[in-house]
Order: sequence, then structure tokens, then C-alpha cells
Amino acid sequence: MARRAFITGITGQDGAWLAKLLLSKNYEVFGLARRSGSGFFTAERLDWLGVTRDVTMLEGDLLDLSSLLRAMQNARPDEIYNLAAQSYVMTSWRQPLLTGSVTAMGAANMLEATRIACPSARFYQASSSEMFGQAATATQSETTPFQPRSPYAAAKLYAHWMTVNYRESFGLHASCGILFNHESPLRGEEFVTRRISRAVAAIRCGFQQKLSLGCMEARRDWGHARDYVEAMWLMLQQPEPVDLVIATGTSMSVRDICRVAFAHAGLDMDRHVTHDPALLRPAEVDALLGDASKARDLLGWKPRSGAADTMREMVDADIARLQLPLRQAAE
Ligand code: NDP
Ligand code: GDR
Repeated sequence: MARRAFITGITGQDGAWLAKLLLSKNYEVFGLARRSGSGFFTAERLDWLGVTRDVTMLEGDLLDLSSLLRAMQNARPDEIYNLAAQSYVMTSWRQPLLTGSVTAMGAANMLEATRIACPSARFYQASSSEMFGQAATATQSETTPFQPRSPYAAAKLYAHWMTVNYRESFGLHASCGILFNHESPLRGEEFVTRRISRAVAAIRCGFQQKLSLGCMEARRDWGHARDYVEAMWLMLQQPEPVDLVIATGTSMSVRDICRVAFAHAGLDMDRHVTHDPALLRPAEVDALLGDASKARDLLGWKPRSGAADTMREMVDADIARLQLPLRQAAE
């Protein structure tokens, strides 16, 4: 019998990649989707990966426990991946209460729904390297103390500890993946890599001249979402639940990654990039660099794509997206 997986956040970047991975492993995939003003759900990313018709969408919202219970009763999952969140750090200062409701309490709702409706299912919580904040150590591993520096990071930390608590209190097979930044052509348009790849494509195609950015010196450990969803799946295949850091072990600054993107399109970044102080954060996380040696040893996981390769793939995808309507109009 096919194994059954239930994914919250299936319309987001990671949800779409994970759905594709699980379908390739012959899972029956169910996704939670919320209604929006423009329709029941947005399937753009699932469409891009060609898997929209292969997943079963169930209506619900992390804020509505009754909808989660109903969805789980329908899906009867063997594995649950809680990827839904208000995931944009900057927005978490503008909407801290919403971020707390969705990202923190939403995870608590998911844990409760799991405990009530399918306690033997394996549970994955999308924890974040942002929980380390201004870490005292140059690299961060599972033993590095957390110092959250945004409402988003604080909300993720609550969700993280609740997952650990439900594991210890109720015996749930619940694991947290502490994932460092991961990108792809399906990344949300507000995140820095996608802002850069879209702008490079628009400048290259002659639609735009300038790109304004905030902090250029911040360093992140950037990987590819396709590799990271594989780590999520591998974590749930372990006999015992486990919390693991997932990262590439290499970091680059925003300036470095920007230079890679512009150079890939044959452009000089210094002619196009300006600084906008309005894009600076109330509290920046200066540098993150993950040590994923435990994941490598336990899961045999290692990333296939690095930051520069991923960035170049994103630029190519955004150029193709811009050129498609032009090509169609010419035909
Ligand atoms: P996205 O922002 O692309 O996707 C977020 C998803 O959450 C969307 O499907 C969104 O649905 C859904 N969602 C938001 N609010 C609700 C709600 N109230 N009820 C139900 N669904 C909701 O995130 P990513 O795919 O990039 O990340 C996946 C998870 O991993 C997130 O929890 C994120 O915080 C975490 N994470 C991400 C990292 C990264 O680098 N990408 C690194 C570490 C952690 P809708 O389409 O309707 O808006
Ligand atoms: P992050 O990703 O906050 O790390 O969270 P983001 O791409 O938003 O920022 C990365 C770094 O780039 C700097 N920056 C800018 N950021 C944005 N968005 N826009 C800009 O114009 C800009 N200029 C500079 C930021 O200050 C920051 O230092 C992501 C999300 O996916 C979270 O959900 C996830 O938990 C973490 O990664 C790990």
C-alpha cells in the first residue's frame, strides 16, 4: 500500500519540492491549502513542477484546529510535514502577533491535531537557523545555544521546543530540521536571492535599470531547496526521532551572491545596485554558517548544489520566465 503524507505549506517553495519528491517515491500526497480572495489556493509552484494534479488538496488553516483535525482524518497520514508559517523575517516585525499566531501557535495546533487524530504518524517541524540569531560561535550545530533576534525567530523557537516537548511528553515520533537558508527558482519574490535573480533578469531584458538592497554584508549559508526536502524525508525514515542541522557548511555575503548573479548575466553589479536604508532590519543576524556533520553521519545526507550554482539557476529561470511571453507574442 502506498504510504500517505500530509504537507502543510504545500503551496510554498519547500512544500512544492517535497510534494514532488514524495510523489516520485510513490507516496499518496495530501496538502493543506487555505482559501484566498483569488480562489481556493495558488498552485503556481506545484504547476511549475508539474505535480498539481497528483496531490489531493484539503482546505484548512493552521489557525483553525478544527480544520486541521478534519484534514488529518481525511488524509490518515503516515508522515506529517509542518512547513506552513509566516516565513518572511522582515514581515515579522510589522506583523509580530500574526507571526506568533501562525508560526508558533499554528505549530502547536498541528501537534495537538497529530496527538488527537493520528498519534502514530511521524511528524516533521520546519525549524530554522534564524533561531541561532547572533550566535557566539562561528559555526552552528545542534548544540549551539539559541538567541532569536526577530519575532519570526522567537516564534520558530516556541514551535521547536513544543515539538521536542510533545516528543518527550507524549512519545510522538516528532523531529525538527534546523534548516539554513535554501533557495530555488520557486523562492518567494521578497527573499533576497529571488529579488536579485528577478532584477538581474529584468535588467538583462531591458525592463529595469536599478536594484536596491538592504544589508550587503550579512552572510548566510545558502543551499538548494531540492536537496533540503530530501533531508526532511530522510529524517522521518529514522527509527528514532531526531533534531538535525541541515546546511552546506559554506557561507557567502549578500554582496558575494549578488555579484555571482550579475556576472552570470554578463552585467556589472556596481552599475545597477543601490542601497536603500528602508530595507535594513531592526535587528540583523550578521552571519550564519551551519555544521551539518551529524546529518551527514546519521542520514548520509550531503548537499548537491552550492549557493553560486543555485543562484545561477535562479537567474536563468527568471530570464526564461520573462522571455516566454515575448516569445509567445512573436509566434
Ligand atoms: P514559504 O513562505 O514559501 O511557504 C509558506 C507556506 O505556509 C505557504 O504554503 C503558505 O500558504 C503557508 N501558510 C502561511 N500561513 C498559513 C496558515 N495560516 N495556514 C496554512 N498555511 C499557511 O516558505 P518556505 O517554503 O520557504 O519554507 C517552508 C518552511 O520552512 C517555513 O516554515 C519556513 O519558515 C521554514 N524555513 C525555511 C527556510 C528557507 O530557507 N526556505 C529555512 C528554514 C526554515 P499560502 O500559499 O496560502 O500563503
Ligand atoms: P532570511 O532571508 O531573513 O535569512 O530568512 P532573506 O532572503 O529575507 O534575507 C537574507 C539576508 O539578506 C539581507 N538583505 C535582504 N533581504 C531581503 N529579503 N531583501 C533585501 O532587499 C535585502 N537586502 C539585504 C537580509 O537583511 C538578510 O541578512 C530566510 C527565510 O526563508 C526564513 O523563513 C528562514 O527561516 C531563514 O531564511 C533561514
